[in-house]
Order: sequence, then structure tokens, then C-alpha cells
Amino acid sequence: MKNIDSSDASPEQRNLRKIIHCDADCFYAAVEIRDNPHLVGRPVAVGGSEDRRGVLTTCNYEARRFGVRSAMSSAHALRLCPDLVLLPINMLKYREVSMQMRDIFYEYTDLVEPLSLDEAYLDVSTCEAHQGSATLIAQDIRQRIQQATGITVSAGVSNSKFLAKIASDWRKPDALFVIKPDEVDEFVARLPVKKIHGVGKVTAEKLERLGVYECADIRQAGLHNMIKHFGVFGSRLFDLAHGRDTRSVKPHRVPKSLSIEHTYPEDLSDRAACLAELPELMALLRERLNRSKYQHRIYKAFVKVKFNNFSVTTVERVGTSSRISDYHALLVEAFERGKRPVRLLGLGVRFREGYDEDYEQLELFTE
Ligand code: TTP
Ligand code: MG
Repeated sequence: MKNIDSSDASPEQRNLRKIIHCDADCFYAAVEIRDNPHLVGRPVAVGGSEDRRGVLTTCNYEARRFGVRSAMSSAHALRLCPDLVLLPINMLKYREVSMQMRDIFYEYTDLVEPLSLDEAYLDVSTCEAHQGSATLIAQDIRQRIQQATGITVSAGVSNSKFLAKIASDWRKPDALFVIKPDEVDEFVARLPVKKIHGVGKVTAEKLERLGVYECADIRQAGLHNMIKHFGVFGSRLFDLAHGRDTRSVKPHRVPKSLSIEHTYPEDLSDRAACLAELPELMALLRERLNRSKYQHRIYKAFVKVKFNNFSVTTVERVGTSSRISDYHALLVEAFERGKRPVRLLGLGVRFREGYDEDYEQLELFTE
């Protein structure tokens, strides 16, 4: 599998990009229903309970028919749909499914940009699976996720992030929608401006007052007018209304570890000499950690020792802190394995792997 960094691509190349946007259908609810099959076909929501003034995180499509929605109070939802089955939030389970989904994405490309637990962009421009057909790749991904996790994912395929995301939502749930390069112009012309990410109620109303309902109307209004009324966002809208979106898919993975090491000009002769170096090494590690945004993900501390015969040993232990006492014990253990002069010492931490929490869904409604 080859990958190019699409940020280096020219506008022409960008036009030929193949972007997939995947978004699981009623994610938390789907996971709960999978685990409680007797709920299939019934309206189901996930959220805080009514008597604790809870709020829904999401609900399945059966519940949506009653007007039930994400972020609605549970009490309101139950008034709209008295038969609604309300289940508590189980983040661990959703995270696990999210990881399974991502593992499948990474089998096709490294250019995966997660947006939340259930959503990601993939740039499959140079992916060789299915003779490079993004449509077949997307279909394959949907099928594999369903088999592996038991939930359905909708996918959109197009030549930009903007349109891939719109496409994944177009026929939701359990659907694949493709906007081919030669269909972009016509599709976008008829696209209601409300569908554009960033166009909320206020902007939509303002656009309507200017007689702008569809992207074709934005084109008609012209760049000058759009900038006059909406500033920089107006020029962005003008580009989008022509199907122009050059944003690249930004792969994001949490690093596995962070460490510092030092090779000594003269070997450290014994255990005490090694331990004497510890405070300075710790200070260095702390400094690096302070600049890392993954501190909260630390789950192991480790010490690496290279002896003067070039043998290397690493001792690590589960622990969330990077306290000096932990490293002291690890260093003693590592040294005892070789019991000879030491050339190099290293200290580090390991991070829980997976996705970056910057992109994680805010757990606003967890009680
Ligand atoms: P979404 O993908 O926005 O919604 P969804 O997957 O439930 O439904 P859809 O089929 O329309 O994609 O969000 C993914 C999960 O994030 C959702 O299952 C629950 C959680 N979430 C919240 O906790 N609060 C919210 O306000 C929203 C919108 C979602
Ligand atoms: Mg979703």
C-alpha cells in the first residue's frame, strides 16, 4: 500500500482524489441493540435517565420517527415516544467498537482522519485494493465493519472531504452514496445551502433573505457579494458552491511512546553511578512530557539500559505516573540483569494506543 500526503497535491490532483467519509448509524444505540437483540425494531435511545434530568446522546431511526433527537432531554423524548426504551451510556463498549472500526480503516490506508468515535475520513487515492475503486473499497469497509462489529456504517465517496461527508449522510442509514467527479458540478448546484457544514440556522436565514437557497444561488450571487455579506466565510461558501474543497485528510494516530536517552562519554561503572543520573534524566523526560498532549494517556513507565557489551535491556511496568520512585525501581531491576558498566540510559512512558481524544465525541451527557 502506498500513500501520498495529499497536502502536497496540486489542485488538479486534488480533483482526482478519492475520499471516503464513514459514519456509523445511530452509533451508541446500534451497539446497545446489537447486545440486546430483543430491542430490534423498537424505538431505543441512549442517555441519562428521566428522573435525573438526563439527556439523550442518540436514538435509533425508529425513535427518530417520533421526533426524538440527540441532545433532547429524556423527559421530552419520553413524552414524544412513550414506548421509548432508554438505556444508560456505556462508553467502554462504544470505544471498543470504534477501535475495531479504525483497525479496518487502517487496513486500506494510513490516511485516516478520525472526527469522532464513529466518524472518519479516509483518503484512498493511492489504495490498490479493488483496483483502486473507492466505491468498492467503501462497500467493502461497510461490509467488514458490519461483520466484525454487528453495526452498520454509512459511507460517502467523492473527490473532497466536503462532498464525501455530505454523501455519507445523503441516504443514511446503512447506505453508500457516491458523487463521481463528473457529477460534482450538478450535484452541488442543487445542494441546499443548509447542508453545508458551518451553515447554521442564522446563516441559512441570512442567505434566504438574499434569495440564496441552493449552491447554484451562491454561484449566481458571485464572490464579491458573498464576501460583502459573510466575509471570509463567504469566500469559502463560494468555493464550496463550486465543489472546491482542497482540505487534505490529516492522518492522526497517538504515538506509542515518548522517551529520552543519553549515551555517556564514559561508562557508568556501577548501580550507584546509574542511579545518580536519574534526577537529570527525569527532568529531561518531564520537560518532554510537558510539551506532549498525551500525558493523560500514559499507562506504563520504562527504563532502557545498554551495557558496555552493547546488550540492551528494557524493564517496564504498568503505572500512570512518571514518578522518580518508579524509575528508581525499574533502573535497579534493569541494571541487575547485566551487572556491568553502562553506556546508555533511557527513560520513557508508553501511551495507550488508539485515536486522539481531540477528536473524541464530547461526553457531555455522561452522568
Ligand atoms: P453522530 O454520528 O452524530 O450520530 P449517530 O451515529 O447516533 O446517528 P447518525 O446515524 O445520524 O450518524 O454521533 C455519534 C455518537 O456520538 C452518537 O451515537 C452518540 C454520540 N453523541 C453524543 O453523545 N451527543 C450528541 O449530541 C451527538 C450528536 C452524538
Ligand atoms: Mg453516526
